[in-house]
Amino acid sequence: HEADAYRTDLMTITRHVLNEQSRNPEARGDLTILLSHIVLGCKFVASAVNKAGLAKLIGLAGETNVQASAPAYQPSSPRLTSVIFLPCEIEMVKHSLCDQGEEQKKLDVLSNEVFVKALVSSGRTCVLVSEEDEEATFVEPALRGKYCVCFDPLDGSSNIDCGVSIGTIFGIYMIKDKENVTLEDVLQPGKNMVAAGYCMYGSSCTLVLSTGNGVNGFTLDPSLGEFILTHPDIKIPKKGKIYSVNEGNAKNWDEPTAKFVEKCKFPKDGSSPKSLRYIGSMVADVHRTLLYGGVFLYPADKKSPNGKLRVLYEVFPMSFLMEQAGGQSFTGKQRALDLVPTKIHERSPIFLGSYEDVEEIKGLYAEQAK
Ligand code: P6P
Repeated sequence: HEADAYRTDLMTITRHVLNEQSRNPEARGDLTILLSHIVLGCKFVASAVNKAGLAKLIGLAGETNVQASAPAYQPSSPRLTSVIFLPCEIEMVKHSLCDQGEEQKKLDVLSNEVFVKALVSSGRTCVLVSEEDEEATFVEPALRGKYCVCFDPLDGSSNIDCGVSIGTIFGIYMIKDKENVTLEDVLQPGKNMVAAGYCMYGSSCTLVLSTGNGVNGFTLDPSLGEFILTHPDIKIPKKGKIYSVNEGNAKNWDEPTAKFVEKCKFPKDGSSPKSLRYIGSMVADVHRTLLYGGVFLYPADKKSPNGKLRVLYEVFPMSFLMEQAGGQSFTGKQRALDLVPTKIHERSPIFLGSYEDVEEIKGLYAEQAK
């Protein structure tokens, strides 16, 4: 009967957030409304990402996209295209990916527009920081709310053409005085975040979210158009058997990173070596780390002294989730969430994942600091 109850007692993300927020006496429902708009953005992007391959197939892809990747299958004749897809299906795909017949927008530009519109129209935000926009977006006074959202609308988008999972990453802060919001209000340490999450667009669409009371995972049921709770109260294993890093940068690593990776491959205590898993899409690598354990590293190196990943909308949200799931996140110098950014697109090295694995890395950096 348990299974039946589950099937008829669907715990959607909206219901789950409402349940959580109703236990918080100060909650006025603003965060709930904001999150429901983020969820809407994720549903749209999931649909567009899934159609992208189709769009390329029926030749909708803009010149640049097609050239950039291996030439997609081009039907030999328009007649053949119409045989594969009904005219209405071609129109549907065209409509969802192209504005008024324009060339297909690059998916990351489209995703950014969707999230900016969804966040502004929620009436719960006063400033937005997006990986896609050089400057922060200050919301017009009439629509201002008390939250700041920092997000990467489509992280890892260079992987779209080969079908590797990509994702949206977001972090949410409260702003003290929304009427007089300035850039200073955005440059807060990650520990001040009130919520963070990511949505991974892969074989299934999974949204992982924390509002400060643990981490929960939801899977999109396309037939319902709802995210259903599938991974309640995620806890990362204390120690893992996987390390995840771009070994191609090994030549430029500093000593502690080099030593840690060496220990993963040639353990001195007779234990078996760790496995290397590196997808090159942060959301996919972090999601695997969260569920299976292990450690994900994007270290500093001689070429990039601050590493590659961005503090406000990659490092902070993923670090927040890791700590909420019982793991930890370190920059090589300090706890990642204690970092105070000085610029909105600032980068930082990052070592995140299983508590004990990151503890080992902290030990190696402490030795170097002596
Ligand atoms: P590299 C993708 O471009 C990204 O921003 C992250 O999603 C990913 O973790 C990282 O860069 C991969 O970087 O240098 O290993 O290709």
